[in-house]
Amino acid sequence: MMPFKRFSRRQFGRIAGWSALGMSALSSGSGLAQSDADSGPRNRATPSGFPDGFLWGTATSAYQVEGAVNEEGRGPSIWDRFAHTPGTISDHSNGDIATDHYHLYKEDIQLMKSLGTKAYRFSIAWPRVFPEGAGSANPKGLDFYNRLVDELLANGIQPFATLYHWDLPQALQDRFGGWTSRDTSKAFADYAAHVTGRLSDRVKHFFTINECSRLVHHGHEFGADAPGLKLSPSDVKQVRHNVALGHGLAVQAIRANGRAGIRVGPAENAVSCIPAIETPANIRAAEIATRELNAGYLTVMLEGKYTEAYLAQDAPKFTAEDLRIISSPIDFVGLNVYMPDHYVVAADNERGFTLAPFPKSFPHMKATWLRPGPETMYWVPRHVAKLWNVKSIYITENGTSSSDQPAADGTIYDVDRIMYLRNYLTQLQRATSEGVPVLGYFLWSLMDNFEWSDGYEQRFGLYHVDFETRRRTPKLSAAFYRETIARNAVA
Ligand code: GBH
Repeated sequence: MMPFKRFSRRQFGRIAGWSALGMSALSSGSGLAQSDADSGPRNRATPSGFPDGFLWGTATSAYQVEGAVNEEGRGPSIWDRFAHTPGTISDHSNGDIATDHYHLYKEDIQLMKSLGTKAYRFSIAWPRVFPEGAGSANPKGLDFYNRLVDELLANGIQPFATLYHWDLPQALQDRFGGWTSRDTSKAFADYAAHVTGRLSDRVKHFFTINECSRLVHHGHEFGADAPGLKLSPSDVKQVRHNVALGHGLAVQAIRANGRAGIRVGPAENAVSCIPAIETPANIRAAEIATRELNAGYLTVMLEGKYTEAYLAQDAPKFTAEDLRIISSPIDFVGLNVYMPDHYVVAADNERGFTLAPFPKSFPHMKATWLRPGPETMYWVPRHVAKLWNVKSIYITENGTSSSDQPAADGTIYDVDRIMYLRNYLTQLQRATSEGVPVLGYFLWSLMDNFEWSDGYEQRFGLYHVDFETRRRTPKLSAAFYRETIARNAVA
């Protein structure tokens, strides 16, 4: 870390602009990015180009970056409680301060600007807005998001707000058992109504819930995320139903309370099913698998029914009205894309597919769960568009952690992250060039942050954060992303 010490916070801007760290030759200082981006029609003839107007952004979430957990009336969330419970977080850390984005958001917006991003996906902390989860609102909580949104817009960056990225008010966990009760689904809708009523004059895109799948399984089945429960299979399915219901009720509340033209959808980490070999039979099998393995999330949201196979075991309790609410029309699907969950081979069995087991030799990135499979970025949006006739898709997250060691000259040459991003973006370009309707891409993450049960041990940022000083420093991948955005093509 030593070499970073010579940069003071005042020098942020210069560092962000790559006038330091010797990065100028790699980005805007040299001719290539600017001449490509600034003169004439962009990349029409370039095979690696993205559609005109493709929206480039970065993503974060409240508990992972904000800190300031006790400020201006914020109530505790299940993540405060969980992270402060011994034995839950690998490095015994928590999000009390995190990156201190709550105070440094203006500087962070300058980082976004220097990348050339035109959109930012952040999440709103429910316990800032309703410290008790429901009842009386805390206006100071929402004021932070008013300031953030105004500053984003003043810098030409479109705000995309996620309403729930796992930080449930602890009061709702205590009172109703959190997502084990549909009272929480209803409280979520009330909160969504409140927020959209106040932000939708400026925020035009809202995501309901980030990754139902992870909050259900990690939070309620494996006990690895807040609230740390290990429920029975049928209770887990009930939680999943309540979460889906919360999504649907929130869609309705957002429409009822937001300004005209507001757009809403989920941000889901779909179970990704990749044809092991791209034959018509395997592609069909991967589509069937996608529909089955996402039965409790995207399938029910987009079809208004559970599949037969899903209901055959441990079925949740629900009404026909629930299904109608869950499948309330949405404007887009947000997809968090990280890795292949399954390689699929067509099979002459009841399901019509076999999920290939992963060989021990399959590679992984720094996080052992993160298997690189760039074609995931092609197949997931393609399956979603085809299966459910979805016309608008955003990639709401994609990225990787890296060991991120500074070299002798002080630069973090995170070429593994660049390798990962280049390959995934190449597959995204394959999708858009074939007409898969992906409108934008949010890279996870703008900066290193609190990586849930991995604490600060997994760094996903384009900007390195020194968690002692909160200083942000661009990694080489930041220059890669900036170059890609400037060209509107994979750099
Ligand atoms: C996203 O989830 C989250 O939305 C985001 O908050 C997070 O920071 C980011 O990814 C990076 O992780 O059971 O230990 O083998 C990504 C999808 C799916 C990744 C579940 C971790 C299991 C890890 N996640 N997966 S483990």
